[in-house]
Amino acid sequence: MIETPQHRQTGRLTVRQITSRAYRVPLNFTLGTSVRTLKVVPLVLVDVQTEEGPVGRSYVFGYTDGGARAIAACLAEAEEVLRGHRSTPHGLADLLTKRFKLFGITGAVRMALSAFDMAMWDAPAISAGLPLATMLGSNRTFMPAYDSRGLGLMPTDDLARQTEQLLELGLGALKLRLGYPTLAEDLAALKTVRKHAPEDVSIMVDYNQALTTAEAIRRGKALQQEDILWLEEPIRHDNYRGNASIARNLDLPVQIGENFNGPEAMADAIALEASDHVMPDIARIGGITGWMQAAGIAAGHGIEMSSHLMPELSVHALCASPTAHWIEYVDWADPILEQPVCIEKRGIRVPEQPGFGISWSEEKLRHLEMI
Ligand code: SMN
Ligand code: MG
Repeated sequence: MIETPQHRQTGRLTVRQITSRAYRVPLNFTLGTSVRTLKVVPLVLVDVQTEEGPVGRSYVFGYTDGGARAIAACLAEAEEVLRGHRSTPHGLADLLTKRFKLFGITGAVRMALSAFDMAMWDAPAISAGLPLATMLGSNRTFMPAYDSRGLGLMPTDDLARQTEQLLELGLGALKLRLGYPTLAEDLAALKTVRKHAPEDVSIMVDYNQALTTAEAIRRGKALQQEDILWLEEPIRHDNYRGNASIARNLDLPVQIGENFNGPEAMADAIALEASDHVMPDIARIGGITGWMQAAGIAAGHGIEMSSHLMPELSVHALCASPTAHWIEYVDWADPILEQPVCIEKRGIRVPEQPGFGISWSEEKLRHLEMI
C-alpha cells in the first residue's frame, strides 16, 4: 500500500497561522465609475499556514483603505478562533459563522471569511497537486474573458483612444461604464466604443447602481436598440423588485450579482426574477464554498453566471460552474503576483500549477505602499 499523509486522505488541515498584508496597488487604467474614480486599489493578501505543511493563499479587493484594514482585523480574529482546529473549509466556516453571526456576516466580515475560505481550498489542492478547478471537478482549461480594465466615464475622444488600446490584448468583449448625467451622453459613449471595436467584439454596460427604476427603463429602451450584451446594476443592487421590473420591461439582459452577500442573496434575487444573468463576486458570495452553492442555484435555474474582479481566483470557480458565461478580466493583481493571469486568445487559461496557482512576488511588493 502507498503511504499517504493523513491530511491527504481526510482533506482536513490544521490552521496554524493566518497572515494578512494590505497594499495600495496603482492601476494601469484609471477607472471612473458613476460613483467613484479608482486610481489605486487596496488589495489584501492572505496566507494561511497549516500544521500539515501546505500554505493556502488568496487575495481580496478591499475597496477602501479602511475596508482593507477591517478585513485584516477580521482575519486576525478568525485566527484566534481557528488556531489549532483541524477541519475542512465547511467545518471551519461553521466555526467562523458562529463567531461573527451576531455582528453580521456582511461587508468586511464576509470578505475576510471568503478570503480565508479560498485559502483553505488552495491548501488542499496544493497538497493534492491539482489546479483548484480540477479539484472542483472542472474539465475546462479556458474561460472566455471580457476586458474590464478601462472605459470609465470620460470624454468620447479618450474613450475612442482607450478602446483601441484595450483591443490590443484581444479579448472578445469590453465593459463600458455608463451613468453620465444624460441618456444622450450614455449613447454617445456607447456609440464611440462600438465604432472603434470590431463587430465580433461584444460590449456590456455597467451603471454601478446610478439610476432609478423608471430612468433605467427609459435609458434601457434606448440602449436595447444598440448591440449590447447586458445591462449591469442599473439601480440599487438590492432593490430586487425594481430590477425585476427593469428585466420585464426590456429586451436586454439585466446583469446583477457583484453585491450579492452570500448565495442566499442570489437565491432571493433569482426567486424575484431580478436578473437575467448573475455575476457574483467571489469575496462577497462566500469564497469557493459560497460560489459553488451559488453555481448550483444558477444551474438549477438555467441562468448564465459570470464573475466579478479577481480573475486569478474566479477562473477556477467559474470553470467548475455549469452555466459559466464570462470571466471579468482586470490586471489589478499583476503588481503583487509572481505570475500574472495567462491571457490566451479571447480568454483566460487555467494555470497548470496546483491550487489557485498564485504566489506573491516579494520583489514587486517592495515597490508598493503598505496600508
Ligand atoms: C466595479 C466594481 C468595483 C470596483 C470597480 C468596478 C464594477 C465592475 O462594477 O463590475 O467591474
Ligand atoms: Mg459592475
